[in-house]
Amino acid sequence: MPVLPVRKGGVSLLIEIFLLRSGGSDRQTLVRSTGDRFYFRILGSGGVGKSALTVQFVQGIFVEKYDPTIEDSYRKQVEVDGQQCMLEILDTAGTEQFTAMRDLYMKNGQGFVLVYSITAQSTFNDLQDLREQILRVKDMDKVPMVLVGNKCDLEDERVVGKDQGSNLAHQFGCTFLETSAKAKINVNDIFYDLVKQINEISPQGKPKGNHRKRICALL
Ligand SMILES: Nc1nc2c(ncn2[C@@H]2O[C@H](COP(=O)(O)OP(=O)(O)O)[C@@H](O)[C@H]2O)c(=O)[nH]1
Ligand SMILES: [Mg+2]
Repeated sequence: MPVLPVRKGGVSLLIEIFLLRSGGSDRQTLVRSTGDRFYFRILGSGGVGKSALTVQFVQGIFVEKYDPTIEDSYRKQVEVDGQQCMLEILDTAGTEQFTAMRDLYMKNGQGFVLVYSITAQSTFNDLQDLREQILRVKDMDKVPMVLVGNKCDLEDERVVGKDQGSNLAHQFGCTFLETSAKAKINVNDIFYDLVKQINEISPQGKPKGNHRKRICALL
């Protein structure tokens, strides 16, 4: 077990691992939820609005200024299609000191939100590598994922076209949403869609396919 940095996000991750391990012998929890618990990861370049989206979803407020180094996990209970779900959301900041830490939270994540800003082309370009890293770490061909083009309220500053976003999502085989944490556009949909994607894998916890191999260990 790698030594984890004593950050709030790291401690939250340890708690998640404990919950996943105590959630039963079925190690498919890496793919399926542990009961009604879902582990989500918010990823993307700095400044795209990862924290703003997370806080808007969890607390219903828009944070104008947010510390770019804050990495923390949030919890929210929601009802999706009549099912009570506890969402554990890790808002990442790319500040982890060890690659092992990043690998660990990717490995334990069940649903991934890849965020770019429609006002910054480089944040869009960064996502290809990020997705490849997730698939490599999880050793899967496909994972529940939503591609998010945030800051859609800034139409005047748009440099990434909507068609670019939807083409990339098509290539990734995932859902695409343009959102605004500020104007509260499509924010909840990100998380509800991920719950549905995870549930679609299989109600019995047996993935329908797309897996190179079954994952049997957490670490
Ligand atoms: N106009 C606008 N600004 C946003 C939106 N989302 C985030 N921001 C702003 O963009 C900056 C970076 O957001 P933050 O959530 O800290 O980005 P992070 O580094 O990805 O977590 C902050 O000043 C936010 O207020 C949005 O949807 N619209
Ligand atoms: Mg942040």
